[in-house]
Order: sequence, then C-alpha cells, then structure tokens
Amino acid sequence: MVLAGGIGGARFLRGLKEAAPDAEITVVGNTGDDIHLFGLKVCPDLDTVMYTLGGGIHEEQGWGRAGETFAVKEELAAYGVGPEWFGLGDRDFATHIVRTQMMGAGYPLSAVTEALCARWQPGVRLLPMTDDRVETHVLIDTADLADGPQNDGGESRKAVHFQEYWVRLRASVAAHAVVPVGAESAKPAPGVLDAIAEADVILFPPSNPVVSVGTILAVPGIREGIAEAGVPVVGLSPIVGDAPVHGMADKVLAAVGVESTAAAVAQHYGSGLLDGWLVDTVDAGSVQSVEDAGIRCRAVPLMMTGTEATAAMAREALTLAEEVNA
Ligand code: FO1
Repeated sequence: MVLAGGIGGARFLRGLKEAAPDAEITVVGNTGDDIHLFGLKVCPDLDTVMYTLGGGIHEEQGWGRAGETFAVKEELAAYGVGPEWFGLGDRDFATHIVRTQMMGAGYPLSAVTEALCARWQPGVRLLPMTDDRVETHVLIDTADLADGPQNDGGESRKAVHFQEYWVRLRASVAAHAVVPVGAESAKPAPGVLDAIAEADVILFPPSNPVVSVGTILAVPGIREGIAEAGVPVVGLSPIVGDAPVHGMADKVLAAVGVESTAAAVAQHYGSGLLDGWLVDTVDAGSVQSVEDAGIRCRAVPLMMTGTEATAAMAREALTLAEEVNA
C-alpha cells in the first residue's frame, strides 16, 4: 500500500510497478489539493496518479494531459472568467466534467475515481483518502497578496487555498501554517482502512511530507491504522542535499517547524509511524541520526531520473521493508 501525493508519488508508483509487477498495489491519494473551479471539482493528485500510470500525463510538466490544448480556458478568459493562474486544459476539463456530473448524481468521490480509472487502467487500485471535503489552506501575510483579495478586518494574515499558494504565488512567500480544513471530521474513504490492515508493506513515496502525505495522515484513523498495522512502514526522502527534489516542500516544512533535511523529515514522521527511511547517497552522513531516532535507515540513489532508476529505489524500499520485518 502506498500513500501518494502528486508528481513525486505518481512517478514513484511507476517505478514500483516495474519493480514489483505482480504486486497488488493500493494507492491512497491526497485530496487536500482538490479545488472547485468553474463549478467543477478538480482533483490534481488523483488525476496525476491516474494519468501518469495510465499513460496520459504530460511527461515534462508532471501534471495535466499530454498533447493538451487550452481553448476552453481562453474562451473563459475572453468572458473575464478566471482564475487565469490555474492551467486547466481541454482534455483535462473532460475529466472534471465527468467527475462533477457523477458527484452531482450522488456518487461519492471513491466511486467516481474507480469509474475514471476504468478508462485509464492505472494498474493500481486508486482510492481517495476520503470521500469528504478536505481543503488544504496556507496561512500567509496579507501584505504578500498585493493584487489579491484583501482582508478588510485589518488583520495581517490570511488563509489561501493550497493551489493559490502553490501555483499563483509559486510558494514564494512565507507560509505560517498549513491547515487541512475539514480533515478532523473526515472519514477514510471505503476500503482505505481495510487496505491498510491487509497490506504487507506500507510505503511513503518521496511526496511532500506536509501537504501530501501529511494531509492523508490527518484524516482520523489513517495514521492510527498505519501505526497499528504491524507491517513494515518505509519512506523515501523527498529532500536530497537539504533541498526538495521537486516542488517547494521546504516552504511548507518551515511552516510546521521542520528543517528541510532528510533526517528531520524522518523524525517528523517519527519512529511510532516509520520503521525504515531511505535517504539519498549525498545525505549518507545523516543515516546515523535517523537510526538513533529508532528508524532503520539506508543511503541509496534517490533521484527519479527515469523508470529504471525509480524501480531501483522501489526495490531498495522493499528490501529495507524485509529487513525491518526480520
Ligand atoms: N501546477 C502548476 O504549477 N500550474 C498549473 O497551472 C497547474 C494546473 C493544474 C491543473 C490540473 C492538475 O491536475 C494539476 C495542476 N497543477 C498545476 C499541478 C498542481 O498544482 C500541484 O502540482 C499539485 O496539486 C501538488 O501535488
């Protein structure tokens, strides 16, 4: 079983499928990044996993569809309808229309995701972490929202949707807090707790530990289920050489008071949750401190430069899982 965010999670899964072609893989996807735009429900992380494993992803970008066009977005802009900062392509729009239509007809997100995957055949069972609405918000200084909505209460801080922080502001301003709004009252989606209880191994890919894996763990029951599953839990560091390999994890790690180092992220998850942790070879010097924190640690190449390199990472994770199980 794998907890996955967007690009890092999806690419890791491609390597894992290569490394363990016969494994039944259940993926619990983050839905805290979901956003409602133009009346449509957009699920970036679920779609990134689905398109990546189903062969429809824009490879270089890591999100959205290959061969995309933007006629609908341009037409909306001609009506003055935004936001213009979020790039929804025509092909991608179809996914959100189908999803929103099915949800309007009463289907839960988990059933809709299964229906969308019937087309893409990702080769894994993809479950949203919850069918309930959870939205990650980021607390920033209002002064940093120069041309954005201002706070008329004279307050100096404002919560913005994660996508606004990530895409519009490019995580270029300080994040003071990251809040998965609604998580506390959300229930794991059907099948999530059973998948955790029945797993042979649980993997945390090199996804964002705060806004991706952290949001999934914030749904009551998921963290507890993993900690009590009694199977190896192994993670791969998304931080290599004190910087995120992809994205802007350092900004949101700072918001939760965690240093951007491979060792600090392992300790953030904690030995109560993690049994094993892979760091990159450039961070070999931190292996001992992770082991001192009660987490088995190995240094191996962690750059997902291609499917073969990623499959090698997945093999290392599975080997470490066997080791901690022994
Ligand atoms: N990321 C961007 O940097 N710019 C975009 O305009 C953008 C649009 C977008 C549309 C659909 C989708 O599924 C993902 C999209 N992403 C975009 C990626 C997304 O914002 C994040 O990378 C993930 O939410 C983080 O996991």
